[in-house]
Amino acid sequence: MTSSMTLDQFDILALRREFPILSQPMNGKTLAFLDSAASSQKPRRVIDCLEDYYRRYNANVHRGVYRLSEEATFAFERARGKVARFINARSQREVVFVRNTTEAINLVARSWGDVNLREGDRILLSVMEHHSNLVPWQMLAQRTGAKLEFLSLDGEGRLVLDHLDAQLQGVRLVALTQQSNVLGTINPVAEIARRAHAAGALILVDGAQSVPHMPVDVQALDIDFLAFSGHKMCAPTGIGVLWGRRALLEQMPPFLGGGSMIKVVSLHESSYADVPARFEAGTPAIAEAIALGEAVDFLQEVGMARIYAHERELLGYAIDRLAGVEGLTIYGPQTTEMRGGALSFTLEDVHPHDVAAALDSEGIAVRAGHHCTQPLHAHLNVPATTRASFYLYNTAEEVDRLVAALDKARNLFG
Ligand code: C6P
Repeated sequence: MTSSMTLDQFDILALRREFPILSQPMNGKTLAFLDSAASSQKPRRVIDCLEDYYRRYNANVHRGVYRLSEEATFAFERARGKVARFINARSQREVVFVRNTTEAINLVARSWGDVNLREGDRILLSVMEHHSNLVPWQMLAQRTGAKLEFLSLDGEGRLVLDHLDAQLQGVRLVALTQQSNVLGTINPVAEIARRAHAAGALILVDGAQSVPHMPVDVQALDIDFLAFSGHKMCAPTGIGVLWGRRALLEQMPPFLGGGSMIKVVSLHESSYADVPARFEAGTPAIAEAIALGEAVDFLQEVGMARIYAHERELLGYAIDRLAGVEGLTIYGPQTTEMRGGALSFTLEDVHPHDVAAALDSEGIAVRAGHHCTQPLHAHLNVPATTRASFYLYNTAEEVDRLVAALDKARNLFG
């Protein structure tokens, strides 16, 4: 494959023009944005959607009986419906708007966890989890006396599932990422969900790195909770989603108290609204939720299967080309099989921050550090890595630039 690779039915140049930021010069070069795992860029129509709300129908939702407020409420709830269809939820009542993946997971840990877990209960996580899918469970374990257990990884950064059924004994909840933000590993969530349910456990899936990049169907996966962030899928910051099975959400107490989440309030007690309002105390991120709906429309028009295929093609090309960079070590699976487009690497003993700074001087944006996965980096026995991550707007030419800039950095620091 060469840098002029053809992307089946995927007019990448036209698609890139939808993202105004990508035509911006960066350090005298064209910006090559290879940090979408941290946060994606936004297409024009999402930016326009935010502006349209503030210019034409800005008003609080679920409160006013005047026309503007009704229009805002309609758009806000329509966005919830779009998100529900995007992940194939049974009902839009299963979609709770939160700020981000982190808040969604904390909501479950606080609300479901505090009520359901007792001393000695077990929660099964994995070594590859982002701090967002680790720290809330540590806090829950401290509050309840529950115990955390961890699935380990093989040499390629895949989950070791040989003893899963034994490990599931006494487990109340499995909390697992669908795609690692460092290794790129895609975990077999449907299979783990099946085995977790057989053992009487629930499963929460951290979809921060999967929902933006591949078709995710909560019914086909047969999971119980899914958490994801708008800002990683072409939508604004400040809006995220907790999806939960309705029967579970209905049994859960509120996480935050205040306006919007109540039925009747007296001075000493309150009754709570039905789901999802019960979990949406206070004025929500209205414009951002509506713009998330717009981002979902955009992603569906491009096609999630095509986005996945495009990233996979790019990933295969990048793995091949990076193999030619002397002294470079890629962490995670070395093939595109069950692997997404987050590529973390080290370059001999050059510090990852120096690598990232050298790439930045070539107009290439990547992330360096522990990527909020300190236990995973301890497991890999490296303090930090440099990470390039791909999305629907990235090209093979950008991979070529990455490879050339890494060669240059190696010569510079070597
Ligand atoms: N990872 C990265 O650069 P928030 O910050 O709540 O939107 O997402 C948290 C989160 C949870 N799980 C996974 C697998 C993630 O990758 C992230 C965010 C970014 O890798 C920012 S640290």
